Amino acid sequence: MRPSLEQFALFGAKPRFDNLLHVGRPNVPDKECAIRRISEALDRRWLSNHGPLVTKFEESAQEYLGIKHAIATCNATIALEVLIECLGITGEVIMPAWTFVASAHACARMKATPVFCDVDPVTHCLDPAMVEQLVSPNTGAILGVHLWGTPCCPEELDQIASQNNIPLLFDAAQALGSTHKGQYLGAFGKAEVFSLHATKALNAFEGGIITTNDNQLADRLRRASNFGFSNYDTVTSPGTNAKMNEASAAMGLTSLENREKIFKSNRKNLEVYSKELQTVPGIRVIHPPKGEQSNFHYIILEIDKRQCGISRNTLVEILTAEGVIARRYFHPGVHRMQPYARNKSLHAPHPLPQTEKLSDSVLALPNGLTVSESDIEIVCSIIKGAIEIGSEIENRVLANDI
Ligand code: T4K
Repeated sequence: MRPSLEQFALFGAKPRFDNLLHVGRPNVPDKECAIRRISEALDRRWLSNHGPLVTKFEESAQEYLGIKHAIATCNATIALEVLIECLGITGEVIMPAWTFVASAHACARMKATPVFCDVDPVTHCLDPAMVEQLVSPNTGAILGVHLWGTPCCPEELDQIASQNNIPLLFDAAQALGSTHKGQYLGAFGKAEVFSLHATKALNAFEGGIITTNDNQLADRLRRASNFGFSNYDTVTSPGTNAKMNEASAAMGLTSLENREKIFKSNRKNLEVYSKELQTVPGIRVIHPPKGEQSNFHYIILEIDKRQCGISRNTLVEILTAEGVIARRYFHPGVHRMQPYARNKSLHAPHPLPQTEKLSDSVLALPNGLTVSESDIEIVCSIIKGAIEIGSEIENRVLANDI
């Protein structure tokens, strides 16, 4: 039966969820284990400065990713800053505007200049052909972002970087567990940076990892993350405090050990979302590349208003009223955020049509261990119902009659 406006919480009905269903609800796969580890750290009286849990976490990450060096940090943003400093990057850094703002802020705070490049409409990652057009004598580096965990053309970008003798680095904040041609991300470019923020597939409350196969760079990164100390009394380079603490390592280690459980649950959820939404006109569900591994964490829809009859923004209002905290990641695009929009000719010298389109049409839906199959069916039924009477809803919203 065709739904009516009155069935939606936005127009007065009871919300479908009593408890808010959040994008980014943290995964806590083994609470007892995490608490036991934290308790042991408290008993040891060793809480930070490269304690045994951080050491074990780094070794586990190295082994899992098949990489020589995994350097644990307090978060991914500071990790990116440390990496930019250690690579001596100056001048312009070519990067997407279609990313979380931290990618650009890390460069800007290190006095490099973010220069935004458009993305591929299918992968949502940097378009190498456009990167090539933006390279100039002022280019200091290329920063690829593996958005939604999708590999950002490692070989193509590496070729452009090598030809122009500039470093390539990756913001892999969302990509822990993704592979490219069977190789875990973490081994591409000069180095890569993962996030273990609470909202990520694997979390350490807050945390990050810098990965590299370069021994000398790893040595510089370790020192720079610890005030530049090379031993107790000797400071050999500038540095900051980017260290991971033991409580974060306890959580990070526990997350890492439970990765299969988390990724499997995410994958199943993505399959349920896809099954429910695959025949809905105007909705595209983003999938990781076929044949590769992924953390399957981000449930990303592209909403085509011309086909759906309802805009992404109205859909967000509908879902929010029902208790579903869906997010407009990454509206309005970093190039439209004040620190960068103020100087458009510097930061966005070329138009970014794909970025503009995606920032108006993308919606992130809840995923993770706390989201059940029946939650997903309800979320999808709200979306399908809203689309069925899309123009009616838009007319009421336009008339401000809510
Ligand atoms: N590069 C990229 C590509 C990234 O995506 C990120 C982080 C970074 C770099 C930087 O990494 P870190 O320096 O953070 O390690 C959230 C996260 O804070 C951010 O880490 C993440 N990207 C981004 C995609 O999402 P917000 O501004 O959306 O956070 P917030 O507070 O609105 O939370 C998101 C949702 O999660 C809400 O619905 C509430 C829910 N939530 C959140 C927390 C923290 C919970 O239910 N429980 C919680 O504990 O940025």
